[in-house]
Amino acid sequence: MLDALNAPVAPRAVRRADYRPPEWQVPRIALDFDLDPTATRVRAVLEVERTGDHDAPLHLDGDGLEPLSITVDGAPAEWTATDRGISIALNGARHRIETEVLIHPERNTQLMGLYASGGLLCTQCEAEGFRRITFFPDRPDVLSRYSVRMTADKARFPVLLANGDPVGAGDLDGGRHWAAWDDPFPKPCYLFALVAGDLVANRDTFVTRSGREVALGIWVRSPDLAKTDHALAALKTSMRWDEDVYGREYDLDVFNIVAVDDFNFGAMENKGLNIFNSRYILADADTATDYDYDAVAAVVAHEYFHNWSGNRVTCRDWFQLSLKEGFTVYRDQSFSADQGSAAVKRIEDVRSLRAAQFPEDAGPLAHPVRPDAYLEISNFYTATIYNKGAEVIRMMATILGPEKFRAGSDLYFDRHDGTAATVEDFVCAMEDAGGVDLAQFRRWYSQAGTPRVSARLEHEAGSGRARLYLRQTVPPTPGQPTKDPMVVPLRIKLFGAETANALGSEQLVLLKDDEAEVAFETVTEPPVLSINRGFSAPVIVETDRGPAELAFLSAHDDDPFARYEAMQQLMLDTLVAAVRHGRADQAPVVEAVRNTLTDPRLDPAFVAEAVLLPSDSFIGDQLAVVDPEAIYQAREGLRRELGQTLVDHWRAAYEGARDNRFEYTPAAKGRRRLRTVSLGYIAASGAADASDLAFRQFEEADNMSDRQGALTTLVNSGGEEAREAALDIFYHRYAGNALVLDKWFSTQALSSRTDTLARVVELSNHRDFTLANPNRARALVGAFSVNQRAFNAEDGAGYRFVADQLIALDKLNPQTAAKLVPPLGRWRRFDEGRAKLMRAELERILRTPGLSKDMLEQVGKSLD
Ligand code: 0A1
Ligand code: ZN
Repeated sequence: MLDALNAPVAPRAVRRADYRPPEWQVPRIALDFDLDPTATRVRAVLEVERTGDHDAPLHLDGDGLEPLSITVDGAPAEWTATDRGISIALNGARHRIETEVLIHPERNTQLMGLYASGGLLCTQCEAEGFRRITFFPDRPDVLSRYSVRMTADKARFPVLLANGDPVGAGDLDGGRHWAAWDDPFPKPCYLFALVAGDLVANRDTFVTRSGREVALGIWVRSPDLAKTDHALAALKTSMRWDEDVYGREYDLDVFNIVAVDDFNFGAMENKGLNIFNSRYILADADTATDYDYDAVAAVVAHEYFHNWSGNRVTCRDWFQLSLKEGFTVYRDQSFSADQGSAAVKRIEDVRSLRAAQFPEDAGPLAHPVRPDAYLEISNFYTATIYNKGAEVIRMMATILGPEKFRAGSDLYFDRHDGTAATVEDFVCAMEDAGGVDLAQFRRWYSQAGTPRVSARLEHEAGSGRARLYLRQTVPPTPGQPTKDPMVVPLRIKLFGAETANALGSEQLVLLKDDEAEVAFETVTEPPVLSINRGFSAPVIVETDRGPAELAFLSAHDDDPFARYEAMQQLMLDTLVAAVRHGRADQAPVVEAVRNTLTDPRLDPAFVAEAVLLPSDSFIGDQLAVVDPEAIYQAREGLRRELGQTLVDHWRAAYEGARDNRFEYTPAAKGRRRLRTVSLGYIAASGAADASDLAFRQFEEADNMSDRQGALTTLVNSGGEEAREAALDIFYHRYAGNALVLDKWFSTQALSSRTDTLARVVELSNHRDFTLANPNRARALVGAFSVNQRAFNAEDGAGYRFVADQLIALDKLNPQTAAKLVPPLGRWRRFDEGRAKLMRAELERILRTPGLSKDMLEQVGKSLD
């Protein structure tokens, strides 16, 4: 064991501008694992090739490895330790490097590299975990063909899986056995994976459009087998969809997915062997909500789609991360939209963009979709890279139209198959196939910050002309004080205020300059503006449309997203006025909600989304200084008013949406959603029977959506007895089911009650609470820190609690800890008292000895 390899180093920024192609390639690697949870021996044989005319040594990354031997062409190597691994001076153009190292999966609490989870051994290598398994040039532009051999105790680890296709297996002495896998596709090391464990599979086959049969397996521990049908069905649907919509066919003979309980993110697209956080695989009616079912299908699709957008064409360097993530999120969003209500899916996607990405873009951690520098790449798996990245792809699809966009995608895959590509390559393919110039459009990749577009419509009754005045500004963000104008694709339509008819057809306006004007002719009645329909651009639109116009659009716009948006804006304007002035005219919202609720033509799933008030945080985002208590009171006031005035409608909707038996169909999902939303409003009305109604729903539910919906209502507004009884029943019913207990923790952490902080502190000492499991840490600490009212308690106790947890979590799992920093970094948005308390906690974290690079970057930037 060499201390030099583990010496702490001062973190240094990696810059996009410093990219240089690799000096050495590794066309082949053979790995041999002697697997054991306490000490695993890893032998690696690398065929290395010098690229070009240079005499640079071979650099191999390594992190926490105990080297046992290192040879070059069979002779002991002369190597030196560097701050990131080892360096070997080599004379020739080709060499064979053999290394043998020892690693300790059970001690690996970071969950990067090879680690133990619930009796399994599994790997996570993206972004830089492979260097924690063996010495290797750990960068995505080094593509290799992998052969993997594993030996392990047969009783403990009867199943041995790796990337590619299985090529051999057999028994050994001493109760051990071996298996070998070969992956014929060259891949970067971040896509390497292996799993060893006592697993069973839900198996099926898929015949690709060219007639090849693929063996599919979803591997879980045997008690979970019954919960894998939904994921398996989603996998087959995704495989067909990618053939039909993108012309992409699967390329290996097997496709395996393994579910593990301890996982830092959602899932991982390792070639032919996806590894999933079990929350995105396991689903049955009793334990998973509709939201969970949808998320399982979306994540299964996402990881599967990566086989082309990420694996066959990978990223040249980590600055290009959105090349694979933005495109793949766009693909999974389109897939989900095709499986049910496209309008509701768009509403959900925009809601999560606004909840996660807009605040990120407006805060100290704002960064472009293609960042310029990072300290720790794990911190860049963000809503900006993923969700804004997907919006950027969507805008290109809007500008090109579906046929040209598909041609651009085909060209991109053709040109770059088997290589490591850049964002620039993608945009070039779109330009070449679409015959468009995207020079200015590229600013979406380089400039951070959410653009603001203001729109003012003027109508001249006499001439029948109307003019739309548009203006854009892009706010300054860290490191980018000034910005150039973006290309903003705005889908626009006018409606007649008198007849409610469309005045002409929809136009796609490309706003390119700071200001622009759009002229309309033959506008024969006062027009109402529908703008950014379908959320065609990820911008904040400001208009002077008043309550009457917004209510009109919420009833008459023919784009469902725009109807939803008009209702949201009306609610938001009313709530912001109530926060500012202590009161507001609630009648327009009440009438608009009444119209939506009683319109028999509308899909219940849409109605349920449209009648929901904007969240506390989204209301806060509209204000210069967030006053959590005033926001909460304003929102509760409007909820009560809606509940009371429309109580009969809520009751009718509640009864009308009752089903006899659970079914997972878009229509049944919509009814369940409307039912629980209605229950919430009945409770908000203060109706005497609300608690009983909720308790009955809780007890009679034959599915988790109804049960958790009722529990949430009881936890937020039920009487003490009913609330505690429901929590207790829920806990005992699901004892031992980690994913459902996560819901038990998060429902309480998200509660709007005044004693939430005290309850959360108590829960942090509960015997089922552990920071070692990322899902559990997020369920309590993560959920609490987005509970605007409780987290921002005036005395700073919420901040202190979260900071304490993050300091403890950083010691175990820096990646997961660093992901939970952003709520503390929002101090600029609050009054001086809160800002000071938040800063003090950030400073306390920063002073913690041994703080990780992950935390150093997130906390340091949050204080700047
Ligand atoms: N590429 C994965 C996300 C992912 C990233 C890092 C991880 O390391 C802990 C795990 C997963 C995806 O987009 O699904
Ligand atoms: Zn992804």
